[in-house]
Amino acid sequence: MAEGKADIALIGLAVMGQNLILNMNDHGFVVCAYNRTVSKVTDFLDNEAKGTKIIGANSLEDMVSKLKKPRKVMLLVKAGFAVDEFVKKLLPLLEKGDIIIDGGNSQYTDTQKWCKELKPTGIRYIGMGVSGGEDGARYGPSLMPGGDPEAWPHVKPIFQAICAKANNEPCCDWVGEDGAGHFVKMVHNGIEYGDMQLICEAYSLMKDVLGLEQSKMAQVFDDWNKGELDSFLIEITRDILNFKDKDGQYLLPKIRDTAGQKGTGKWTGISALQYGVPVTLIGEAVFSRCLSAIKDERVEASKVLPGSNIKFTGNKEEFLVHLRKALFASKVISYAQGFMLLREAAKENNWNLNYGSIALMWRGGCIIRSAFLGNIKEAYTKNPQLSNLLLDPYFCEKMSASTPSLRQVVAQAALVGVPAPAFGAALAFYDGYRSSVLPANLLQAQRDYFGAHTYELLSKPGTFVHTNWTGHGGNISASTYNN
Ligand code: 2AM
Repeated sequence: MAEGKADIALIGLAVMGQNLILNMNDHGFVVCAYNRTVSKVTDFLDNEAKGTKIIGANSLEDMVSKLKKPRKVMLLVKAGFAVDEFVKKLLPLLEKGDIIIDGGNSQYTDTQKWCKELKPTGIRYIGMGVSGGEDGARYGPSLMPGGDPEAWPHVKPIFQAICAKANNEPCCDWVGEDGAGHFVKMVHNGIEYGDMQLICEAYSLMKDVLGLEQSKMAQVFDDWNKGELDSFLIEITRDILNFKDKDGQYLLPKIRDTAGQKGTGKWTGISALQYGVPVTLIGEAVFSRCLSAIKDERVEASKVLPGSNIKFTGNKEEFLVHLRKALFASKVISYAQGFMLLREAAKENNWNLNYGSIALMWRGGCIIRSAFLGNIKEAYTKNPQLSNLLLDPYFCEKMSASTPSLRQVVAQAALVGVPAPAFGAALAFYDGYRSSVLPANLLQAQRDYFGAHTYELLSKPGTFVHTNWTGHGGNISASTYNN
């Protein structure tokens, strides 16, 4: 009897899990709640879930018996060990056709592992990125599901009902096979690191190059939020700048300048290195957090290492315009790099990623939501084969209008001695990417000089030769090191 049974079970009653359950309940789905510490199930039913259709289970067996078939079990528990333990315990209780969905922040390689292991059992596995924090989970997150495509039609009505909507379109669609959903979520988080770092640098330049009052900075971010930088992160930055503590003083300057991190930015950087894609801005954003964390060492260094004597003498309002354009240009570059990484990973893992649809999934509900992602979606909808976002006609034109400002900002920061690593990385990448000739000819010569690694002739592509540079080395190339 399917009557009275739940549409889906959710394991993990921390805030995210509870809020997703309440969100599903709001959309008419019956959810069965379970948690390792079972007392949390009764607590939840007696409090947050009181008066709803949500049911509880006191064991995994009890939970499984209360589900409609094919059973759908979603995990919202700590990534790694806890996910592994629950999947292992669920397997003997489930049958062919049932679906496990991991909605935690798992590494995409773990999702790949489970997809592969479960394939012969007929139990279907989905790894789904969930973004938007607690509020998103409650009222509309961005959802990025990937894994066994046969599972998708069974869970699609639930996830597309509860997710955020952008212009009435759901910010949730099938991403691709095995770890694709969690990979896309990881890159989302990396891009979030980049966006946040760029905003922090803009704040630092306003404060330390221009010497603006905090109220003025809040005003600038408010203005920026009305144009092409319109986004959740710019909006909350304005609110943070305006926020006063109980004593009437601004809260921001009282916060110790050491950043924490949970690791998803780092994983994006590691993936970028593994796949050989120059995702430099996110890399700088991760390293900037690392540099901020060594506060005591920085305080010591600040006493001995000289900075610059140069002061800003230009027009402040003009510089603010440059800063806005520089921020926009750097964001385009960062997203272009993120999509380059997606493209390379898709190639290596045989994922058929739809880049327009990914931009739409990030358009609403998640931390990087912005008007700008609508333009990215348009670029990939117009040309799904677009090799690089920077080459889309709209973005190409935007870059030519905003890179002169990026140059002004990077140059001023360098002259005055205020660090702007993400802006700098953006400009260096841009100039490298648009260079038909780079000094790698010299690099190849050096490699051939000391290691006989050979070099390719510009006039004869595919022909690798070795030169005896010193006259006393050998003429034999180290063919094993050709690349
Ligand atoms: P708990 O309430 O029993 O601690 C977020 O931490 C969620 O992950 C919580 O629901 C928590 O369950 C669960 N969780 C964390 N570590 C776990 C583990 N090793 N095994 C099972 N569940 C775990």
